[in-house]
Amino acid sequence: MKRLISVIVGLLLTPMVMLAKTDVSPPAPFGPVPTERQLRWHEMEFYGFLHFTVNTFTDKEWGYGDESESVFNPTDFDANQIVSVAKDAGMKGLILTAKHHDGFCLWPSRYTEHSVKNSPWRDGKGDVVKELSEACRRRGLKFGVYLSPWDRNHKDYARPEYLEYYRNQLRELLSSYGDVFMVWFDGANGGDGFYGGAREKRQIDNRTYYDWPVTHQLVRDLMPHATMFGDGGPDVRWVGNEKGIAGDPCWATLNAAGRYAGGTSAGLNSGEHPGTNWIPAECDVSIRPGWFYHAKEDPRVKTPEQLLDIYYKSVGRGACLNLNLPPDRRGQIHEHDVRTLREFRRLLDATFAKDLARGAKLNASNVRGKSRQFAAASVTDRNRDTYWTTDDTVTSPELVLDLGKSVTFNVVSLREYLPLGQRVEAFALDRWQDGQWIEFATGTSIGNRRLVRGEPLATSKLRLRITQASACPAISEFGIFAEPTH
Ligand code: FUL
Ligand code: CA
Repeated sequence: MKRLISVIVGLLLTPMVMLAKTDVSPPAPFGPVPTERQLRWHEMEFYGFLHFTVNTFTDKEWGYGDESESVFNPTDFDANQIVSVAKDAGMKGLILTAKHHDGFCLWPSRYTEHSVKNSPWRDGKGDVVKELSEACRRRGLKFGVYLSPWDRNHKDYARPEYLEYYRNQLRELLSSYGDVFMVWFDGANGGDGFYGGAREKRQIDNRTYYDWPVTHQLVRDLMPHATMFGDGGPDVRWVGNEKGIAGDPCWATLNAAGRYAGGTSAGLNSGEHPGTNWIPAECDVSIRPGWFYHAKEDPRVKTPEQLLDIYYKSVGRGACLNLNLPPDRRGQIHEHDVRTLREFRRLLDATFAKDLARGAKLNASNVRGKSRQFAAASVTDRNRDTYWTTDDTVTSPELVLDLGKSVTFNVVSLREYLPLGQRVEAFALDRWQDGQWIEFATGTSIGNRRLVRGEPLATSKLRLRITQASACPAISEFGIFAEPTH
């Protein structure tokens, strides 16, 4: 009986002992950390831009603001086609230019006559914002809006009255079309315009004129989950170029003081570490030379290889990629763009469908409190919420991935556990060859994702060395992949 009791007590104690082992507190966050809405945004990684307005029909990039509403007349607008193309390309959302610099509104705004309601399209009954937001919802894509602060049509632009107009429009967009994941604030301003017939140059002070804090608060009130894009944030920053290429390093953090849309672009490409705020980069780039559709650019659609290069230099450097697909005069994505996107997606799928690190044996030089919760195996479980981390004093640990057999790969994917901030400053990767470790890559920032892309290598063991970190690292993913050779 005594024996039985001690066995029972022992059995009861075993889980408690194991529990004690996993009951190790996580590391304290380092520096600025992302908000919940930024975390959701990071997970998207790849979404699209849709530049569509009177420019599509006048063959311009920047409409002057004097375009007649009658020019907007897509012959076969098809929101489902547009959204399907984006979905098939792997995009997680679409951001529409509800109003570009020319001031023409793609929805029947109550506050202006300069909109689809006075166009011949659908006899003035059409609403591009409605059709696209609904098509996005049907296909499981998030929907976002671009509302140009610069308005070359409006008579009051550059005066305080215009701000009321701008905010009224924002209010319309954020209360009539369901959930919006991002509001995109453009910093561009070229000065001259139609301005209700004045046809003059109007200068504004980008720093003060728009009174951004009030507009930002409006968005927070109406759409608390939405992120706001602007040159310097507040939630997502511009990457400083329109080529889709993030800096290396590309920190998710920035010194926010003194930044505003249209302000300095210093520091935007690489971010600032440790920085005062979490303001990660978005890489915006068009699939064609221009942002709007021009038939003469049909032969100049980026190739799948060019798009892949952009992907590795944006998503692969911890940013999100916002790839512009301009609808044509029918109101659809042109066949050339569709073709290149299909091949781009095929190549990405063929690469990332199979994580060659799955099932590998993992061994770390240090595991926080020897806890199972923070064990090395967390990096191959395909769960970004679990991570390997070390004791506070250990900032240059290593992790060995034993594949058990020779494996050929050319891409390594790393992720940090973002809720604890950006901690890794430098890392190196080694492969095992002829009885020794040989370094094959080094890198700096990791953040949401770091894709290391190189020539194919064959090895049975890989080693990740964190060579510099501002606090004990927290790595949530270590994957290895092979790009298809054809
Ligand atoms: C720029 C604008 O001037 C372009 O027309 C385009 O909308 C691009 C995304 O942002 O600042
Ligand atoms: Ca994990």
